[in-house]
Amino acid sequence: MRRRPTPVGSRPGAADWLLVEQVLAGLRATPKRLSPAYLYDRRGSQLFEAICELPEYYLTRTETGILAQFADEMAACIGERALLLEPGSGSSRKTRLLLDALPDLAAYVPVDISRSHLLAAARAVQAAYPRLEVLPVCADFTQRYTLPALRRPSARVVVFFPGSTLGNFDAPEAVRLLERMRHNAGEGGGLLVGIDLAKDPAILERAYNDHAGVTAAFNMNLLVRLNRELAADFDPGSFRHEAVWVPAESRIEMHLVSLRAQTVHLVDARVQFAAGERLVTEHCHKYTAESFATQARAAGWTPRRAWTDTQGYFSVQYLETV
Ligand code: AVI
Repeated sequence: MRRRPTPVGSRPGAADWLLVEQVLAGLRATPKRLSPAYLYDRRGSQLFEAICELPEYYLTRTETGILAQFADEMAACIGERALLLEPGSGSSRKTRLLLDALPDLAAYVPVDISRSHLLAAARAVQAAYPRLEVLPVCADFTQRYTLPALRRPSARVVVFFPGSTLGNFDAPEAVRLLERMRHNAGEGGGLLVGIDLAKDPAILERAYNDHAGVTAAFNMNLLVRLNRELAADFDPGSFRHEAVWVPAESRIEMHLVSLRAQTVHLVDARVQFAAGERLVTEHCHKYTAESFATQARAAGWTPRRAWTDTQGYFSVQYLETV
């Protein structure tokens, strides 16, 4: 009998949290900085979906092309009766390219903090792959979570982490996250991860400063969210979006730049912005094969295979724990 996907570890409204202390600490830091996780409320997630369709935002299109072209080779690396674990699974759209090539998968375990998003995606995957065991886990994938029990045992665990999400973590946190994935994968486990590659800065800056202003709206929505959820009084009209390439760090940084000197109130605190002062809202690291391999090795992973597009814009990497 087909089971209805029910999330493990679910916490209603888990996606709606905002930690006042963390936000205030970030706004009092120099430079001011907030976690990119805060960009993804309901509206932010919709705007991110729209970003993925933009002509300038080559990442999604390129990675999808790589997955479509090389799914069979990736499936051969994953092997038979694997458990496919996807942290931050979102809509699970790209996963289907792998699922199509993995008819013998033991189970698919999507992990996402947004319960409604997770459940809708898990139901859709279950409907499309009725014989597959789909076991959604509602959790923050940067924190510890346990894997659910399977109906039939798996031969190994392979983590699927597409989308260049790893690039949104600074090096120490990225290594910690890769270590967590290694822990979840266990001995003999694998990792299939999508990373964006360093390239002409003009192409990178265009991808994050799109013509239609969708990325600007995505960035600005953070202020709207702080107003709504933390009773702040940001005036979004007094800030502008900017995304800049920082070569020394090999990353794009998204900023909100204060257009004037201003005071913002948040809960019972006051935060001053000087004219031109920046609030850093996201880091998007761009790798070389070598810089990624160094990070992965530091977390106990050994790179085994890599696939890229003809322009060398993006790479999907396969790694093992031994
Ligand atoms: C989710 N993440 C991989 C995106 C990126 O490209 O770093 C987030 C994003 N920010 C602005 N545009 C897209």
